Amino acid sequence: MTALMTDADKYLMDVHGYLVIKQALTPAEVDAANAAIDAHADEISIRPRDLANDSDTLGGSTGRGDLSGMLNWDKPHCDPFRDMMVHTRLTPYLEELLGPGFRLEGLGIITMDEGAEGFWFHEGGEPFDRSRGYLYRNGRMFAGMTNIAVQLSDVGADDGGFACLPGSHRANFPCPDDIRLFEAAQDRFVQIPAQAGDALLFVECLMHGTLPWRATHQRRSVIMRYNNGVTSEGVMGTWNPPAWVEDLTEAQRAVITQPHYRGEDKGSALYRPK
Ligand SMILES: O=C(O)CCC(=O)C(=O)O
Repeated sequence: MTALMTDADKYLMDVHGYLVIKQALTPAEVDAANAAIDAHADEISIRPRDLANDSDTLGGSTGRGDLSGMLNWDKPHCDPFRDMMVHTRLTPYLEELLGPGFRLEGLGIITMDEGAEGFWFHEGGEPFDRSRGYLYRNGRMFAGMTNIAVQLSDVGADDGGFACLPGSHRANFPCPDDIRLFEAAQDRFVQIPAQAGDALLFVECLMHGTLPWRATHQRRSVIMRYNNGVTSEGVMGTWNPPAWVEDLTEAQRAVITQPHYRGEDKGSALYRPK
């Protein structure tokens, strides 16, 4: 039986805009994902230090690593990621925030080696964005783009990596640039320690970014971006199934279909078929 989002989870998600899901993946699932990445390590593309945005505090000696295309990899290396995108430890949170028919918008891997630069703090609740907004209505949360970052290596308290300003998904005032650049109010941000297998759930409109990576081991985070079933940032009205769609399970296929409306509970019996 899959755990549902508890009242405590809902409270913390609503107040902070993020949640840590402990041990979402088993050690065997983490090992399989890491083995697949090791087999494709030569495809990691190191960015040209374009993320710190000239911040005095976020710079580094090398760029972040990006890896993509995991769903297309040959078996068995695609499997850990195809399983992760509809993992039963994660889908209840997505269903709660995005409703039935939520869809995967994209999946990528972030790597950082010692000295890698950080990422300036982007997004935030102001200005409101149709794709990335956050609302509480009808007694529940309605989120736009919502991310799950599965950690494939440990993140210690001083290592750096993902950080955010809790509650900024509800911001009403624009964020001053020195705060976005992590040059002011640094004590109001949180960096999130995690163990390999933990997953970080956060709404895209939470102001978030990355602190420079200080650990000697490589940071590995699989970031999966979802949206509700109606909104799409990418397909622009056309959708071609990938060549490997027939290899997918029904649940995996459902999460990569074209956007469509599945209906919501409208609260009145008049809407229900007689
Ligand atoms: O380093 C992280 O986990 C945050 C990355 C991020 O915000 C992004 O790629 O948009």
